[in-house]
Amino acid sequence: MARVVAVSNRVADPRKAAAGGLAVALGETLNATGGLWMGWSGKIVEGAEGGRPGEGELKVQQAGNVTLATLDLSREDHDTYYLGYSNRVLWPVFHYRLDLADFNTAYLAGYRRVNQLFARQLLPLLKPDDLVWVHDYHLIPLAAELRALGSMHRIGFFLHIPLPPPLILAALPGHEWLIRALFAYDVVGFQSEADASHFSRYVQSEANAEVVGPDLYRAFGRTVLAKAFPIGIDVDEFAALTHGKEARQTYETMREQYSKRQLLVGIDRLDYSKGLPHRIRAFQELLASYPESRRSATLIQIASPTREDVDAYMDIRRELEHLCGQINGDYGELDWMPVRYIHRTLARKRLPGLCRAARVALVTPLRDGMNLVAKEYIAAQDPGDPGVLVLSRFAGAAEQLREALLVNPYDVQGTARAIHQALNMPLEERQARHQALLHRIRTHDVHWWRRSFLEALEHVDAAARQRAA
Ligand code: GDG
Repeated sequence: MARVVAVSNRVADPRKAAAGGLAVALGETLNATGGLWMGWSGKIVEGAEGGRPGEGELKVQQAGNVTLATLDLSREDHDTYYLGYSNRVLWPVFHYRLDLADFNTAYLAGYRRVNQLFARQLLPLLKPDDLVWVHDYHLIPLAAELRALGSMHRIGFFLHIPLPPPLILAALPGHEWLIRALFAYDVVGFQSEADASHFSRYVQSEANAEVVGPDLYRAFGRTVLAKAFPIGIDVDEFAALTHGKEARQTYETMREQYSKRQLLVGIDRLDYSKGLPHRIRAFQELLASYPESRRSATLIQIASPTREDVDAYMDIRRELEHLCGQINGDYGELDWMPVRYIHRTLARKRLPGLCRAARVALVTPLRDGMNLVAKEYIAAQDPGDPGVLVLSRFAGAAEQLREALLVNPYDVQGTARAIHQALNMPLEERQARHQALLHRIRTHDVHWWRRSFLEALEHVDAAARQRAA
């Protein structure tokens, strides 16, 4: 295979144990092809007084066979490109939250500037046959900027978050420019069929795109293959982690502490898309409507801190803390607290132990591109005595994980009923559902995802030739 060049907002050293499954999976391909991974270093450099803040220098390091190229950002670029356009505009709009979007024009200027900076720094590092794989909403215009500098490379883009329906997208000032920028790619990947169909409807109605083949759209003088490539996890890696020392310790401690109780778990970044207040209300409803769950059902909610510089994240934190305090105050006993809320990041090696010890996982986002926690929970279970996944129908994962208990997180009573059903599900049913779910996450794991995306990108030229014939 040709050399793979990955570009994403942040890069991770694939050799480090803390790196998630995605970094490991990308790292394997990058390692095998002697590839390059480029992104922001995570560092902010303060600019010279008076003038425009200086651009960070490209720092190139070797991590095994992989070259990591990172650049620092100026304060202004970071605040407009990252905090501003990426996380105060694209993240809320793409998660259907127009009410939380802040359409400040300075943000868009910073977003374009950083994408231009990435393109200028990346182009000299590229070889003609490279496959360039760009990740996520921070870098949508990168291919257009590379093309403007003369790049003829095969460039693919994967959107990790949802793409909203055309009318929501159309509320974004400059949406035409943004979607046009997607046509600079050869392949555009989405998490779900729903996202791909939103793209299809949008480009046909707003950009007069022509459908010229299966999943092939032509507009602005270019043809793009746009379809769903649902991301998976490295099931074996996560299962192996489950049997590691830290995970076993966590599992045993939890089992011991909760031997007479029913443990439920939620593991999320503290993000408003994850539906945490709705989830806590559903749990409160469970305690109110099913008295037998009092003194028994205990929810451990890990809410790892994220993007705390953005106001909406402070608001959701306050709301969540208030709700957890209220429910513990109303229902708690000297020897039992219904909710254990932890606003910290748990060590990755401990996560599978917590997942395995929990009888039920609550994965109830209001909207989510995929949601990997749902898949990690399944991978960590004991097939002989597995737990039950309660999953929002609005997570991309719900298109695949049909044997989970699917819920509408806005329906607090309905979700409470599903939690009750999960807590009381007979062993045979739990086993049958788990077996089916495990099969699904194995068939469409992260290696399948990476292979299918890169194969599609590698063969775009052949596809173009076929179309011409
Ligand atoms: C975006 C899209 C899409 C969570 N808490 C802790 C922790 N985590 C890990 C989980 C999982 C990852 O973070 C979260 O992945 P998700 O998929 O659930 O969500 P996002 O971060 O929003 O990711 C999403 C994903 O991209 C991939 O394409 O699925 O839809 O929004 O791996 O285990 N890890 C550790 N401590 C924690 O406290 N170590």
